[in-house]
Amino acid sequence: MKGSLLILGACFFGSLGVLLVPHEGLCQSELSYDDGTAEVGIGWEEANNGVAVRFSVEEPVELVEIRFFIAIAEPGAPLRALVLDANGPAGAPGDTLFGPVEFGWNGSLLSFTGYSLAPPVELSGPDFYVAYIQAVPGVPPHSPTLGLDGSNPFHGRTWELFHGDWFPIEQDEPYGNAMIRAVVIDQTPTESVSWGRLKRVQRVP
Ligand SMILES: [Ca+2]
Repeated sequence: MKGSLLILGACFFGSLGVLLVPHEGLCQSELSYDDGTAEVGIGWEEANNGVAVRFSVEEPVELVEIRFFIAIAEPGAPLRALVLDANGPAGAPGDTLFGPVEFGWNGSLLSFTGYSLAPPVELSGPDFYVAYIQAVPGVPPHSPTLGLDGSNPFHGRTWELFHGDWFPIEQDEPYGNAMIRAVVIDQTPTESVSWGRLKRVQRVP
């Protein structure tokens, strides 16, 4: 697979090289292809454009929360979210698995805002997308700006929705990695891991 996942927790998940937080005997993880800091933001003058990040899992998971990094917004500014299958042409975003759902931003600027999915969305993998769609026309802060990570290595997992069609972002400039994360629960029991194995996992690029 391209890119790397940030290491955030305390148990091992498949061969993705991500450490996870134990959650009631299962593994909960935050899947991410960004470094947590935005170098630029993205927004559109028109509504209904957006970006999505493709996530890969090697085991069935439950998607319990999605997170958007909001760079600029005013309180209550609308955020629209979708979860999409990767069954479009050439692996593009395809069928809708969840949403669209709209919620008002009420977090802190330059940080992640989460939306909990209840019940969780069951995903069999191997790939799925979490999409941020601009809900209203206009400029920030009336319309939010989503953060883009340009300082982390480019992972080629960001797609842009523009005028109804999805396009892969194939180079770092001027975009970087869209700062969208997915919190999932692995459906396989937590595995005991030795420190030696943890060290090897942490070196996965
Ligand atoms: Ca960054």
